[in-house]
This record gives sequence, C-alpha cells and structure tokens, in this order.
Amino acid sequence: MFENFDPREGKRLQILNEDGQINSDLPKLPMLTNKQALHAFKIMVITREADDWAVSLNRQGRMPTYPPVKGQEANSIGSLMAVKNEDWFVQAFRELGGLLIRGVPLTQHYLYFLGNEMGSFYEPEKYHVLPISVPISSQLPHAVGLAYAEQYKGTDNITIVFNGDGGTSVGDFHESLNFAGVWNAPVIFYVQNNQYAISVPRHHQTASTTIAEKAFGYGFEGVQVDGNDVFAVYAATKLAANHARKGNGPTLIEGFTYRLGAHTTADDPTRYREDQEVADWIKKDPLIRLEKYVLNNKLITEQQIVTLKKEAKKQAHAAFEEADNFQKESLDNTFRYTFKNIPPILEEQLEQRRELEGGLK
Ligand SMILES: Cc1ncc(C[n+]2csc(CCOP(=O)(O)OP(=O)(O)O)c2C)c(N)n1
Repeated sequence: MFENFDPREGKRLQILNEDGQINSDLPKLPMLTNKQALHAFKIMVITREADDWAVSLNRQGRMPTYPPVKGQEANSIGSLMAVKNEDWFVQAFRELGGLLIRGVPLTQHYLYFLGNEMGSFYEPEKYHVLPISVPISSQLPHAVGLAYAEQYKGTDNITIVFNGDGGTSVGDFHESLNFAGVWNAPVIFYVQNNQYAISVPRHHQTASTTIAEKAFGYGFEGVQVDGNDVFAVYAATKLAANHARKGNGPTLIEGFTYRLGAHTTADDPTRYREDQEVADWIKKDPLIRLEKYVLNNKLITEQQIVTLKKEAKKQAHAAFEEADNFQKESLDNTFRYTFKNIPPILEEQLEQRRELEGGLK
C-alpha cells in the first residue's frame, strides 16, 4: 500500500508543501476535494481559536491545566476526515480538531478540562468516540479490543487510535500492536510525533530512526507522513482505512509534527528547547499552509477569512461560557462510576466525604 513511501528508506509522504503548493509528481493518492479542503480549513481555524482561548483562560485562572494542540491540528483533522462516522475514534488528549470533525460540540471538550464528569460522556451511538485518555497509551488496548470486536461481529467498522511519540515507550503500545498484527484487527495506530514527551526529545524515546518502521516488526505496514500537511494525513489514513475495511489488518501512521505550544499550561518549554527550533517549525504551521492553499485556489477570500476567524473566536468564547455554567457535578460522582455496586470501602469514604462537607459549612 505504501511501497513508494517506505519509512525504512527514509521516505515521508508530503502532498502540500510549506508554500501551500500541491506536489504533482506523486503517484495517484486519495485527495481532498476543494469542498473538503475548505471544511478542513474552517475546522482548523476554530480549533486554533478554541485552543488559544483555553490557554488564555488558564492564565486568567478560569481553566485548570490544559494541553495545547497548536501546530498539530492537521493530524486529527485530516485523519478523521478519512474515516466514517461509525468508525471508532479513540483519542489521547490533543485531538480537538478531530473531535470537531466528528461533530462533537466544543463545549464538551471544555467541560472535560474544567473537570466536569460530563466532559467524558460521548453518546456512543452518535459519535463513536472514547473519552480523553491521559494515562499514556492506556487507550491502545481498548482500541484494539474495539477493532477486534467489530471484526468478530462482521461489520466493516474500523478503529483509529491516537498516541504520542512518548507513548511508544509504554508496554501497552507494544502489546496492542502485537495483538493487532496477530489477529489482523482493523485498526489504525496514529502516532503524533510532536518531537517531545514533555521535555524528553524524540531521540531519547527510541533508537529507531522512525516510529513508523516499528510496524514492520509486528507484521504490518507503517508510513511516516508530514503531520502538518492535512492532504498527506488524509491520503495515508484513507488508504489505511480501506486496507483495514477489506480485512487486511492494521497500519501504523506516524504524523511527523511539532507542538508549537507548551506540553501543558504547567510546562515551560524554554527550559528544554531552542527558540530557533520553534521559529523553524512556525514556518511549517499547518494552518498557514492550508490558508495559502485555500486562498491560492480561490476557495475563500482574505476578507472571508477575517470574518471566519472573528466568528470562530466568538464561538469559542460562547462554548466556554456554556461549559462554565454547566450544572456542576456532585462530588459524590467521584465514587459512583467505577463499580456497578459501590463496594463497602468506597461507601465508607463517600460517607466521610459527606461528613467533611457538612463540617466545612
Ligand atoms: C502512564 C503515564 N505515565 C506518565 C504520565 C505523565 N505524562 C503525561 S504526558 C506525558 C508525555 C507524553 O508524551 P507523548 O506520548 O509524546 O505525547 P504528547 O504529550 O507529546 O502529546 C507524560 C509522561 C501519564 N500521563 N501517564
């Protein structure tokens, strides 16, 4: 499937370059239509505004710790556009763009980071999305299980699961790839290689030249794509999705990208990376690149972009206010959702909590 882009030969798939130009020398690949490219751009704009607003709210003391998506948007946007609504979307925590492609309201994302239990409730039949997973790579075994279950039921639904370069060092990652390879599970492992796991650079994470090449050791294909190029992400995911749907098993896609912001709002990246490195990556910003494309191809005007950005800002502000005014969850719920019947030790703790609350009044 990716014979022209074998990562072991140092190849990386890029379709849209940094100047917003399409590489016309490539073999035939699935392409976003103009309508889809414009949709991707619009979602990327709202993702960027919503993300910047979350960081700003954190600085105002209105949002707890938040992990910015800035610079990585094309990865989840392009890939979620290449799968269907019934395919399971198993996220890590930097996939806001993909959630918006799936139609999840922005309010829900803010609710999660405000610590509201309802932020983890994605109506399964409607969205086919699993909750955000902060314990690194713990979502991968679930994803493979879901994929295997769909195969067992005889549907043609697949699963796409995200994790980071740091997450490839965790046992869950290897166990999941191994299981998926052996059982031919219809799953796409999408690794967002944003070059760092907090302060740990990619080269300290693995001795492999690429993350994509790890797939071959598990008996399936891997491909490295320019993760700041929404066209390349879309093409690779579309091919991998068709491959899985036809019963040919898993694929590993490495999105080669960069986290332009901090790891979370609690991190100071100036302690471990050079300003020049960040400046170099700003030139590869997926949003700037896609903006050039939609303008060059007259899919939108400069004036319309100004309006779009203004509207996106308003939408982000309104979604946050809605989340902030959402009914607060009772602290009792902290004890409720792990077991069907609350075990005596948790009943006891719940009682203690209530007493403490009474005492504080
Ligand atoms: C199992 C586990 N160990 C450690 C942590 C603390 N932690 C949070 S994010 C992170 C780094 C993750 O890096 P990467 O997988 O590259 O994803 P990124 O944050 O860069 O998107 C770590 C170690 C955690 N959340 N879960």
